[in-house]
Amino acid sequence: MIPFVKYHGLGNDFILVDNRNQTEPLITPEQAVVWCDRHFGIGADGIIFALPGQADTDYTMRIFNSDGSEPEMCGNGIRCLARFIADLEIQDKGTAAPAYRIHTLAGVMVPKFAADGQVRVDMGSPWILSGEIPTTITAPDQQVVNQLIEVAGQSWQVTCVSMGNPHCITFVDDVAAIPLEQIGPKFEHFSAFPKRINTEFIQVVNPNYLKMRVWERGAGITLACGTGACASVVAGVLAGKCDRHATVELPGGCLDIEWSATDQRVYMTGPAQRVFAGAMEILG
Ligand code: ZDP
Repeated sequence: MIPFVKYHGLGNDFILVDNRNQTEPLITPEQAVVWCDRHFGIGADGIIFALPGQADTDYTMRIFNSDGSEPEMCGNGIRCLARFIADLEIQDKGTAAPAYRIHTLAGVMVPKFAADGQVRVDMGSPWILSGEIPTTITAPDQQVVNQLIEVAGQSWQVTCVSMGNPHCITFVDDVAAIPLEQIGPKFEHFSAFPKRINTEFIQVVNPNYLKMRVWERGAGITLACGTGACASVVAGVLAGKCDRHATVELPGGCLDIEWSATDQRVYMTGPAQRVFAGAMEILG
């Protein structure tokens, strides 16, 4: 049996595993698929491992999506990881650090606990060139801002941004009217996205308030996506649709996102909630 704790950030839910004694995840991607299954397993959008730090970091985060694929980064997940690590440190020695340096496949991220109990994360700088995202919509050294693409027999004006993981953002008049279940998979597997894509539809209520719905690579429709909210504000600035500091309303609640004009890094603030703990058979 392997112990786990379940957390969520705005309903984007994760299984957290204490992997501090080993440098490789305790379960395989195939087992992750079963653990994440909502009928045959625990149920989650992904599984996150707290591994030992590397280089100058305190811990390493690795994540498997519910389909077993491994993304580079996870915004709601890193807030949950920070809370999980703090809970473990309190169990071990009675106190926890106020902030952590976390190694991820997308670079070093720094979550900090805010006074109101929310977690504020320095998400680093976005990547905005086609070759870095990656997409083949424009030349590798060009941005992808308000570009027309044909997906699912329709034409969409998209802006693409990477927060370590790839995102394609479309600004629409009414997010509720988007048939996400049909269109999401078509974007995810569109030929211009060699590493597949997370897809966000954004309604600009005003330059400081966006409504978002998301189809995630490897996880489908989720109630929230932290990297997606960050990428959407960056895309909104590039496309001239919003300010650098905005609230992003997702089906699961709101995130505060700022693309700093001073250091060009993206700061995400939101909740992370512990739900329950258990122990899981090794299945799958
Ligand atoms: O890039 C991907 O494959 C995403 N599915 C990773 C998960 C992103 C997440 N929802 C977030 O909040 O950034 C955890």
